[in-house]
Amino acid sequence: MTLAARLRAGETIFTAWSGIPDSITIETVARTAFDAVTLDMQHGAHHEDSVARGVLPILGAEKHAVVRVPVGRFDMASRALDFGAEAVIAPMINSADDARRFAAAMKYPPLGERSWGPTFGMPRRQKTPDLKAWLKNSNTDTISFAMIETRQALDALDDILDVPGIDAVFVGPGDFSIAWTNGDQINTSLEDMMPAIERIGRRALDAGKLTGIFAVDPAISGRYVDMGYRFIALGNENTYMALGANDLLGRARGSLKK
Ligand code: 3PY
Ligand code: MG
Repeated sequence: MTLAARLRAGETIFTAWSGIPDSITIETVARTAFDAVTLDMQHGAHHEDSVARGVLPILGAEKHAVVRVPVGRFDMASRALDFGAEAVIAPMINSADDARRFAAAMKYPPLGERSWGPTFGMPRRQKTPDLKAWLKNSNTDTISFAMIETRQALDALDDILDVPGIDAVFVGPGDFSIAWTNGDQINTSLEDMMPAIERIGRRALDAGKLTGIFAVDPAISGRYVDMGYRFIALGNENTYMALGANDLLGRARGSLKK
């Protein structure tokens, strides 16, 4: 089942977040219990080559491959799909114009202007290459996540949601908290911005779109799900290693005779 179909069916999907541009590390992450792996080119160290190679171990582990592109890199959104990603997260989508340019890169005509060339994606994602099926299904099987993480984006939310080819919102609560406090704080648990985050989720659902968010504190995930969010990102390799290592050591040290 595609990521889009699972989210449209209302499933909650947890994605790992990868910033280390190494296929073996991605393979290790993909083999954990996460449903998906997102390769981060914005703040993570992923680049075109690591994405081209990194999608493969994710698909090999039968997980969904997602890419976050750098700000404004809509060319890379098309390339990520060509490499076999199912979804692309575009940061700082602050206007209907940003959304239109992102959607154009993500969708084949007549919905968008995506150019043909799934040289790697098609053989990776289809058992038997079927060009017709790829062309017919790609626009519905791929997800364009527009990141809502500024005041401008909040003000333009309805216009962004109106853009055909924008399938989903993805909230960045870190940047959103900076915008919310006018540059005063980076604090993803600010209570007074929660109603705005809830409004974004509800509006997206009302517009028939999908919803995603980064849960910096994993314990807030249930609250985000109650607000309507279904695609939830957690941590990165640094946190997975630190938590795992510290847990193992704590258990080992705790077992020593005093
Ligand atoms: C943010 O919190 O601003 C993000 O972009 C999450 O990745
Ligand atoms: Mg951000």
